[in-house]
Amino acid sequence: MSSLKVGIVGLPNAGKTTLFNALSRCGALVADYPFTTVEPNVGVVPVPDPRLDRVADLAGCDRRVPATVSFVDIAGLVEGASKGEGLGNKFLANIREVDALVHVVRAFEAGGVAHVTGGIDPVRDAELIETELLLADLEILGREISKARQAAKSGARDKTARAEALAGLEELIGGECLIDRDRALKLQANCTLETGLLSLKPTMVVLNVGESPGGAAKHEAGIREWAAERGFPVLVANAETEAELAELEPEEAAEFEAEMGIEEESLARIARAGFELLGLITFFSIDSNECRSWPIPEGSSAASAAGRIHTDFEKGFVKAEVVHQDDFVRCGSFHAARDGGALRVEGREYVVHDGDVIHFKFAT
Ligand SMILES: Nc1nc2c(ncn2[C@@H]2O[C@H](COP(=O)(O)OP(=O)(O)O)[C@@H](O)[C@H]2O)c(=O)[nH]1
Ligand SMILES: [Mg+2]
Repeated sequence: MSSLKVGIVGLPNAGKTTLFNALSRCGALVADYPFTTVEPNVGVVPVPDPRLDRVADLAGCDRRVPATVSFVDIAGLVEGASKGEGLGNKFLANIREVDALVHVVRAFEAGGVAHVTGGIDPVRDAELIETELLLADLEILGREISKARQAAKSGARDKTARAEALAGLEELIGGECLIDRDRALKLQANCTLETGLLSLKPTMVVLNVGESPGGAAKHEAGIREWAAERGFPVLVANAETEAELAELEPEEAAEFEAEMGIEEESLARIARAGFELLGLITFFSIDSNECRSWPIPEGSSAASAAGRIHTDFEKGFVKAEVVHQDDFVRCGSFHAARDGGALRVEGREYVVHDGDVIHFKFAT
């Protein structure tokens, strides 16, 4: 995973594109990194992480390359999308490949902006989207199951097991109750589906409260409860204001943010929540003049961390010189860390920690 891929879903006029703009432009300011619009609805933005600059300063690296998140603004998800309404199934192809979903739910009142379902009701809106995702998954499962049953006619045990796992998933996803996500994820892992089911993607809810956060408070409790039942974190945001602030110079934006009580931009909060949902941690690599941050799954070994940088690094791995960024900052330099005993030499199997600064030695 070179970049964490996050899809933004929600009903029309929930503020998806506004949030996308806020995230993209804000990302362009976070670091000296060329924010790229791959397609009009895809933005690749750096993960804000002040640790990267600290480490790079101490290591004397001029080049700093932050880890990135790519956001996809997914339009066309309306009631009936799974049956071909709106952009219909076209949007589904777009979301199937993302690692996580940001579900934008509208809580802002704005007379001029039509509400597709009538009035402000975050839980009802969220359920509409959830239903579309479930229906879309059921359609995929239906197709997979008939293929799998056909294949299972041979009597091969693995084929039969797959057909059973798929049927179990269908039962869970099509059921009346909340999905038992843990069980569904376990079944999904046994099904070797080409891409994960939408309703099982790691998801966070962004409640777009608009300019008067206080005014939207009455909607907050309900959606929090809804999200908690599913294990989704909730972030409260003001998409329009953030999109406007993202146009300003950083100092000016910071001033307004302080005034408006915006403690942290959505980009940083979403990136952090995404890392948590996906069980990712960050390590920093130092190589001559370049310092980079990399996301890797928690529990990764030093060798696989090296492989994130280059496959040759993993193959030719000799050792990793590791210092935690806290110790690095405390000691002030790699040399001082070595002299002070904070620098460790680790082998392939070392389990990388969040915030480790690593210099890999490898043989070509
Ligand atoms: N007042 C207010 N309007 C917003 C906010 N977020 C989005 N809008 C407006 O709502 C309309 C729809 O937003 P958009 O981002 O295009 O929604 P999308 O259909 O989900 O992509 C636009 O006119 C936005 O300016 C907000 O936080 N407050
Ligand atoms: Mg839009």
